[in-house]
Amino acid sequence: MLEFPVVDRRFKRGLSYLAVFMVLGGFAGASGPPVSPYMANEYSFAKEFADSFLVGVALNEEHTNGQDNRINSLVEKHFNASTAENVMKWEVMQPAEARFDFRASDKFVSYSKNKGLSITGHTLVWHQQTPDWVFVGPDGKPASRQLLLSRMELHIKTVMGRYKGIINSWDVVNEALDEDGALRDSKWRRIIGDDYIAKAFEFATAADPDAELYYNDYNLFKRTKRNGAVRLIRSLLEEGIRVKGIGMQAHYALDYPNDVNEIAASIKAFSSLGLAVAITELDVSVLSFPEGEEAGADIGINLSLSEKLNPYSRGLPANVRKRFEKRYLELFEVFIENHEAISRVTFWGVHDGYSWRNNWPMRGRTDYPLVFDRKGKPKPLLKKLIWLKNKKRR
Ligand code: 9MR
Repeated sequence: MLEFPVVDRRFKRGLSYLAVFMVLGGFAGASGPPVSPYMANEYSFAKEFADSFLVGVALNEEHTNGQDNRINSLVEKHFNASTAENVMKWEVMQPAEARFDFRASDKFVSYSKNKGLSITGHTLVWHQQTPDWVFVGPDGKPASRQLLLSRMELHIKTVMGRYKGIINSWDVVNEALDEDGALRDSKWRRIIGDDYIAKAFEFATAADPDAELYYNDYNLFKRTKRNGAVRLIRSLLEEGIRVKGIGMQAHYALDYPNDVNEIAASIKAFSSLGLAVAITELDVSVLSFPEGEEAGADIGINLSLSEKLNPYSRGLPANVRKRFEKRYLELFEVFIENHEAISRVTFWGVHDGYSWRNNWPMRGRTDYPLVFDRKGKPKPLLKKLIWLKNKKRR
């Protein structure tokens, strides 16, 4: 009799284990067994999605120096693709004319290669992070078309050439479109002309004929920008220029875009041109966007901190976490449904602590846009995304 309460407790505990097992079993049951990934920590996000698309992560020097073991194992375990978040931008690769600096990019590439990741070089031609000298001639006046073209060619040839056969894909041209779908009035365009994009792709093709070449931009879910991208890429393809795909940056928020069907419409529009679509820079901000600013990813916006717009510095309330999860699930529903068109989904940062969203559009906020928390631990969302994929791709 004395034993009974103990047995009873164990029995009850047994029952609750059984209940948990049944709930999780049911949760995972949509895809049938095995349920083990849900019971243990031994699952890989990228492996779970291997039948759908690559799962990538943007890396910085602080990761690829290999000194943080937690980051190393997180990257190794959950991702199978990488993008250079910053170290391959022009200002880093060629800070002064013909003086190339491969220190950081070499580290990024060898780190990624050692981990067996599919590597994306980001980015060759952009209006940002490109030093002024690039656009100036020897007389101090704007460079001539010919000079700028030759600088572009040398840059692409040298950077791509170094990693030929190792870097799988390149964001050749980044953010060439305005919100209305017209070509952005950048120095590249002003000096060279509208064909600067075609030229960049031609130089890239010559530098590594086997690399997959992408055009990459933000806000491509917007109808006007989507149409602009379609016009742009269609004209390149008609000229016989080799373009593998379009990179849709995905700097989203809880209610941005309003309707995820707009994203699906863009994926379909691009894919019907015969292009691959990569979701290249995924994050979902939980913070509100300052009024009057254009959402997207224009790094020209740089507001100073307003504490009123930084409400979660001590943690994320449960109701916001729920909205965050719902948003990611909606997005992944679109990605999974369109998996045949999608080559890769890349998160823009390893974990919340490293996200650029903490500093954009406003410096010094605490955001929670990624699927790993500040300690590098997977959020419960990760398993829900896997569950969704298994349910939809049974
Ligand atoms: O995340 C990047 C941030 O750390 C840099 O300060 C910034 C400027 O180089 O670039 C950010 O990445 C951008 C990417 O290169 C292109 N699309 C928009 C991204 C967010 O601004």
